[in-house]
Amino acid sequence: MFESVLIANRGEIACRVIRTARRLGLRCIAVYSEADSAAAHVDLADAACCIGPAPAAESYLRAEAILEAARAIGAAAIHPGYGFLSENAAFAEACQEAGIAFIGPPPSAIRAMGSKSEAKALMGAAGVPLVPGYHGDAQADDRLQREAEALGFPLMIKASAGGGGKGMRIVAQAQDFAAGLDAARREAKAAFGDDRVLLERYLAAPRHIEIQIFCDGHGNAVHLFERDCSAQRRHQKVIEEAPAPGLSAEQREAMGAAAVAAARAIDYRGAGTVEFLYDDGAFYFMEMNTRLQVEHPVTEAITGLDLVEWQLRVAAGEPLPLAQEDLSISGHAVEARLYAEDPESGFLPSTGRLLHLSLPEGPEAGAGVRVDSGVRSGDEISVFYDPMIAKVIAHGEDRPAALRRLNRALAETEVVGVASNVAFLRRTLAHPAFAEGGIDTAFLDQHRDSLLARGDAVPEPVLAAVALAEMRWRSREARRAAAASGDPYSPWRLTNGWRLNSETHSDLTFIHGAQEIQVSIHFGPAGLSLSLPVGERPVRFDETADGRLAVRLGEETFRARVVRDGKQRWVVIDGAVWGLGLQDLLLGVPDDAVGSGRIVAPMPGKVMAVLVRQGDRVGQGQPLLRLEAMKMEHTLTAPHDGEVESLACAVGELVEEGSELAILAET
Ligand code: MV4
Repeated sequence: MFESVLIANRGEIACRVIRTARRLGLRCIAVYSEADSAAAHVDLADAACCIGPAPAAESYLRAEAILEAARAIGAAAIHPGYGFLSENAAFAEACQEAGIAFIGPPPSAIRAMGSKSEAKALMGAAGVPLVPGYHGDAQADDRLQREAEALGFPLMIKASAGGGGKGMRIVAQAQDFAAGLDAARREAKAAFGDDRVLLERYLAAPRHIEIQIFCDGHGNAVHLFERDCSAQRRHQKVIEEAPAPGLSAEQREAMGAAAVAAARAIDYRGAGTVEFLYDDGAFYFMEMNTRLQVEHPVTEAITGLDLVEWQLRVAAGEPLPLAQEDLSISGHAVEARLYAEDPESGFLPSTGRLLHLSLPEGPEAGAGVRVDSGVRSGDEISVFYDPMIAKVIAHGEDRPAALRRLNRALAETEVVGVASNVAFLRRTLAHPAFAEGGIDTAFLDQHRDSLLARGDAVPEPVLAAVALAEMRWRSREARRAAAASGDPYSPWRLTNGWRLNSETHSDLTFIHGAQEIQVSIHFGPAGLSLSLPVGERPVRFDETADGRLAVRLGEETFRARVVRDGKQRWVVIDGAVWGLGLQDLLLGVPDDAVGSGRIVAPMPGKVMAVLVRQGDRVGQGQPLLRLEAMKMEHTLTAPHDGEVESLACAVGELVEEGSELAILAET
């Protein structure tokens, strides 16, 4: 085994690799960008080396800087994680040339799968099932048109060089083919600098099922069963599970054998994943990922193996620890990707500081729950990297048990400071079609509205929690003031709970969106009660050891976390977060009071288009500006009817999060 390993990555995968390498006795070397000097993966490592500024192109993607760090510190091997340089054949080659083991496949295997059409040709020759279609070299318009007509419609045009959904076009009928071809070529040229395409029969609602494979340098190759990753949106996986619901033992064996044949055909070594489109019992090769994948923990859960350990052993020249007949599936595992993103505004990544983060770790999260994360409370979610906060993985004896555990774990998850998809994940898990199992890749888009559905009304428990928390803070502050005053007759000494002097009730006003919500707390001889918009409720509460409120409101009991940030209050109940502004005569009106008409950048980005002019009258919902941030375009719309009073940005300008872009006057 190696003596040391450098991890050419960051975040949860860097932390995850370090844990296994450490357990095997390796010295772990981290690299980090200037933005990550205090990151978890740096703390966890034995040594760390700064490799450049925050943008990945100037740090985590700089092969030369990483190799230099490895040479300087004397690393025997480099683990690339996923993303960044993990599927970069030139980097794998450069490692080998430097005498450092690249923990991944040979460069030739990476290259073989880099081109879609070449991969298809290789796979076809190896007997791996392909979607019927044309992936030849001839690219003349009339030739492609003839191939298309022979294949039939609807069909799909894909970039030969592509992957991950770029340069794909669906063509419904023969007369639309020429236009679709033009568009696909343009996209392919822009994305890959190569406008060659291939044609495939279009599968309307396939499932995404992939097989984990592993090969060593001694001629052994096995598969570690499948993962179902059909719960995706925009080619971003959201929930993954293993095994795939409803897959028969025969289908599993056939897909596993095809995946092993695919790996053997390219002299594979290490961990890889063969992705299939699965449609109505048939499966077709889609692409092969020549790296460890984000969702590998579900495979680890059902096989009881550590895939990073296998990677290290194989890279060190050892044979695979187990043969195919030694491998079996135990129970069911489901992984949810927790992202810093706002499902309610188009799943836009959400940047900022994590004011509070509680992940369902440790014994109270329950048995069978694993969390892989690379961030901590107080860390910044920046525009520079993937906005994934954590992966929450649950394992149970069967699928319902795993789903129950995952759902409970997510209900214990608290993310404050950035928006997150916790509530969206829980609604997805609870959806009858998802609970049933076997959803297809169209599921999340089809059910987007019901999965987003969240009423405008602030639930009573949220109002109760925020009011009770306020009462506690004020009473603590009052006690502190009393202690500090040193005056035994100070009126602050008379505080009893939050009650000052002889007041019998206290009124609070909270702001949520366009609503002003009044909550009164009454101190009666029988205890506390709350006046909420819907009526009066008796209430009791206690504080838990981890600083949450355990509340009994009427007949309902719940636990809530309330986080304070200036005039803003954040309430987390069962993973869902509610933001409320506190309106207080002493504290003033919240900054973000509604109706101010300020259009602010929701995140740092570049102004791509200004769609209105000063003085324009606009209607609610009308697009005003387009921002590009984190490679995604975001349209800012008018929050209400009005007139554009001023514009404070121009096309091409880089804007900070929260900077004012325009003011919309009410008319
Ligand atoms: C397809 C397809 C339907 N028919 N090919 C999307 C990513 C790219 N690697 C292949 N993809 C697809 N190829 C044919 N012939 C549908 C998809 C597809 C998809 C596949 C897997 C997971 C999610 C997806 C979402 C949309 C489309």
